[in-house]
Amino acid sequence: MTDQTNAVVHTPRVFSGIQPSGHLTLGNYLGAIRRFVEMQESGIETIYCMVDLHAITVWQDPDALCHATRELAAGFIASGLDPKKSILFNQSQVSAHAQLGWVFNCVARMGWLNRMTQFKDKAGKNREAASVGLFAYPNLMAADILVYHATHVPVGEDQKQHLELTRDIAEKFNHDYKVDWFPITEPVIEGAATRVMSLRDGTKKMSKSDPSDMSRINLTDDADTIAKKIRKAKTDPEPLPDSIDGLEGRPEARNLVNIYAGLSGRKPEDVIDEFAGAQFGQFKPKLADLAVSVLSPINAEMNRLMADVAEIDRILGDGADRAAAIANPILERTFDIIGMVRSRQL
Ligand code: AQP
Repeated sequence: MTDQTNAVVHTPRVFSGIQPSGHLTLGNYLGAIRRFVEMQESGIETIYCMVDLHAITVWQDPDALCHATRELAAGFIASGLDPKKSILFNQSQVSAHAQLGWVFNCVARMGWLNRMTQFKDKAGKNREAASVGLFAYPNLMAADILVYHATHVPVGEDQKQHLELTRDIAEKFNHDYKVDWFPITEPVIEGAATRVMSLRDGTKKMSKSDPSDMSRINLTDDADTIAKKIRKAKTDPEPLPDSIDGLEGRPEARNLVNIYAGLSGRKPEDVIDEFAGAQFGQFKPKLADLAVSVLSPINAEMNRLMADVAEIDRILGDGADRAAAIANPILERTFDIIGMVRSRQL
């Protein structure tokens, strides 16, 4: 759609994705999925993707990848995403993502990607052995977003740098080809616990692929496991402070307070007001009860959905058809702008 000045008018559209690279964590839930559900209810068109092409940037066992993709879909639906209201699908079923990703490999600069902290974290010391895909991952993420002309992207705080790169890519493409084609997307990052940290190390983010299962709460964990992980979560010997400033230099304490705030929908300041002076021996059981009360119904619904994988596959196929109907015309127009000969429809 264009306005009277012939500039493209971008209607609000939300896109976000999660990798099927293991079990969903509390970090994914508080940092991403809960926000996905809020956006779905806001009346804006919402598109949510299981980004399996991103998952294979590090090795994935094929059977485990298949299972994790379906489990992720079950986790989305169990958390409140409605396949009738939102478009839910897995990335590899819509080829426009990979095609636009290649175009963006040619737009983004090496120097931009060299600055991405997630690559440094994930590749670790042995950068030479990391896959090219892991390095180029942010370009594919930019394509995921821009192939829908998405204007809003709900993500955890850890993804902010990738979204800035998405904006840089959109701006450079628009500038190089002298068009007003790709929108400049806004990250939607707000609220407590947008970055949930590891239960074993309050300076590291809670992650699906952390080798220690005790570092995270999975949405597949039962009530006893959740309680055990919180009981054993690393803390310090001090009681909780009476003001938020007292959490300075206490990453593990801050993390548990933030998680409590995120799960209860309150501000960390209010949690501190309630628990000022409490020992962790008092606070942790309350946190465990809260976590179980929020996560157990989701866990039960996931188990119910996973009993019928054919239905999950049907939902993903239907979502992919609807996603491709939006993405393919945008990709076709992009190819026209670049100067690709097109004598058949995608
Ligand atoms: N610890 C976290 N706190 C807040 N938000 C988080 N997210 C992930 N971990 C946290 C948010 O979840 C969305 C999907 O992330 P992803 O799974 O696609 O990739 P990731 O960020 O790399 O997550 P993981 O768990 O660390 O996966 P692995 O271990 O496979 O790399 C994003 O919106 C992210 O912000």
